[in-house]
Amino acid sequence: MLIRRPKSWEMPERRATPESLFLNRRALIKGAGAIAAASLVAGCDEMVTSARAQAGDDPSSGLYPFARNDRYQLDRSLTDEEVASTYNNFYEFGSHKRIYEAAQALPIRPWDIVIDGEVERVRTISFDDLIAQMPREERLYRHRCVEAWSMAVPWSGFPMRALVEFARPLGSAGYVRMETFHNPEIAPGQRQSWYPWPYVEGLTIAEATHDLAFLVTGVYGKPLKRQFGAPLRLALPWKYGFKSIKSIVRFTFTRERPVSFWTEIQGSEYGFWANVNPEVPHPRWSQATEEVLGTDERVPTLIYNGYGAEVASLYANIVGEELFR
Ligand SMILES: Nc1nc2c(c(=O)[nH]1)N[C@H]1C(S)=C(S)[C@@H](COP(=O)(O)O)O[C@H]1N2
Ligand SMILES: [Mo]
Repeated sequence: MLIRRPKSWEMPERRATPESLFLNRRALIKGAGAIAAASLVAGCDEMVTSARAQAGDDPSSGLYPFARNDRYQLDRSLTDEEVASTYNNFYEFGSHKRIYEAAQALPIRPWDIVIDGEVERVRTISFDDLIAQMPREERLYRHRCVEAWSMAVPWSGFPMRALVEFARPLGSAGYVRMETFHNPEIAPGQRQSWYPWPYVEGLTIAEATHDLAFLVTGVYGKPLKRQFGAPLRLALPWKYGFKSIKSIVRFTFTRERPVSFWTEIQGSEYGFWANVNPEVPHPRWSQATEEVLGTDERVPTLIYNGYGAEVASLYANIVGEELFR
């Protein structure tokens, strides 16, 4: 695969951070606590230093690279690693794209993952025990952010279906709810208490067990860097990027549909389904085209981000709901 070099690693900053602009009433009331929380900065420099020192010796690094699964092909070049690693959405570390330095404060070991809710047996497993027993592979996936930029990256990980099988949900489980860590002492964004932390996302069981739903542990042939959502994040290439939750600490199997972080903030703009569709604009901008990170190009956006042949049948029987927002 040829990797096209970007003309410049400097990406235009998004002028607005649209997802952050609209706060509901409950969120504003919660904001009263923000000023008190903003004073929790002590100790941060030390943590950044020790996290950097650990970065080279990730205990899972010996597992990489994972064998590539050739079933997943791209229609475009891979995004340059440096570009993708320095242009991230991770609101826990700030509501802008240059969070990669702040994100180095995230401690990623020990990292325990709780599996609970409608399951045969509630349990906690360490990330390293989990990855050791999952079927590992590399896949080339497109990624389309709701803000109308896109990238194409080689994710390493395992099918989410393997996690669901491992979890052994009961027949009563209709959905899986996922949660990111909550640690305002190291994540400055989480001191902004008007956001409904922790970050939450959800899928139906049918979506979570679909071939394309991929739990990611690495990228570019190495363990995930913290800014990508180490040590465990999701990749759902047919949905807007905000569904692909980072730094997951909990999978809860539920009867009821979970309420996502962005849905709670602004449900009319960020819904549960959030499937990519160029013909359904965001209320404040078009979704017809996307800026390809690392290039000067804008290209047409594809229905289900180009994965319609695989996923459209998941939604064939859903009526009266907005599938594309
Ligand atoms: N916990 C958490 N997960 C998150 C986000 C976030 O702010 N916090 N941002 C989402 C959005 S909007 C996008 S586009 C992708 C960005 O992934 P990347 O930084 O690896 O490109 O992560 C998603 N997952
Ligand atoms: Mo996004």
